[in-house]
Amino acid sequence: MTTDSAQVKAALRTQRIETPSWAYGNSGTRFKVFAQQGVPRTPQEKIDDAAQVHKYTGIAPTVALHIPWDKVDDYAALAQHARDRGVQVGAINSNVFQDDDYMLGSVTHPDPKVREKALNHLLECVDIMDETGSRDLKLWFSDGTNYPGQDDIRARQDRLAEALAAVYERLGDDQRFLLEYKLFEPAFYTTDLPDWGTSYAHCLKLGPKAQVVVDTGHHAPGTNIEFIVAFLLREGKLGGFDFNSRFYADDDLMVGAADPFQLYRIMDQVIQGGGYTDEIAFMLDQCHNIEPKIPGQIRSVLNVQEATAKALLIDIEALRAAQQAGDVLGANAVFMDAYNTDVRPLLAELRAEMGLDPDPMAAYARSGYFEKIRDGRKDGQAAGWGA
Ligand code: RM4
Ligand code: MN
Repeated sequence: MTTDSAQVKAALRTQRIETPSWAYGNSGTRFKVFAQQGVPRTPQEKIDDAAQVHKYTGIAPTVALHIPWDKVDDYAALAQHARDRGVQVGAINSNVFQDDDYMLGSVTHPDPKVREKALNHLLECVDIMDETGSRDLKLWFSDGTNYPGQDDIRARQDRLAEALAAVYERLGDDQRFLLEYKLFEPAFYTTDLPDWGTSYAHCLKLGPKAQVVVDTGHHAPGTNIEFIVAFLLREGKLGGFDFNSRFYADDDLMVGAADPFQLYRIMDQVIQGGGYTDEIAFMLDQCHNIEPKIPGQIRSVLNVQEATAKALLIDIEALRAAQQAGDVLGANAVFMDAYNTDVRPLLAELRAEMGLDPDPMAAYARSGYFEKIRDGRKDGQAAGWGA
């Protein structure tokens, strides 16, 4: 391997991974939400927990909010609270999937009054971005139908396009929206934004402030996600990631847990495609239903860091030479050689250089923070996603 480890470490120092406020609250499946001890009761406490993840990893300086789960009276004060804890508010996530009015859709609903209500929420999210200084609005719609004939598929695309155009119009010069897609669920027959192509087509029409976000859990099994990443980057249309792992559907498990090799392949395409910059939002979108939440987030950040380190270690010159020569096995060997490298010593070294504990999981466990929140947050209502 010819890549200089100092270069790899320098690149890793610039990495930024955003954690989601909802990962710190209670969550579950449609069958049961298992309450955990020490769970935040307020958006401020979620930010406090996110700050712990940054404290031990050094690369998670922002936290995404979800509205209305993180609704507060004063968003500028919330942003200040974050800065006081050494982190910042990141993307604002809209929520038009948990109101009774949205049973048949939000921005694609047949009733214009419901569409208007949903659009107003999206615009309110941009108002919040103005106050928090957030760059990105993440849009995910649960809209779709369950039965053939239930609604007009094309009319729903028109309604979607209309709402997206109105949001686009409202964005400030330094703001963008990231349009998410998802194969299915909660709608089972049609989903109005089911795949990257649909999201891409809507974004392309609107302009540079509309970008596609790839949630790694939102594809059919076997989908080649790194190809999607490569294509979108090439077109200048990749805005970011919602990282998580899946075995079956939208499992929201810890990124890199189910398929670390896939995460490595994705990070390789990010790096080769020039996407390893702040222009791409690297976010986690996960829920920790059975594992402790803060350690779950730390583990996830470390998993992304590990995959990135391996991807940075690829001997690109040797890879290109093998590719040019048509040396299929040689090229694959170079690719696998980097993947099979144990990067843990290099990462421990990097952390020591950054003034961090080489073992973030152990350092957090030793810190006593969990005992503090377990005892200090006994009263009041634990935050949760309230499905
Ligand atoms: C969706 C999607 C969104 C997230 C919600 C909670 O499936 O992934 O990004 O905000 O879940
Ligand atoms: Mn997502």
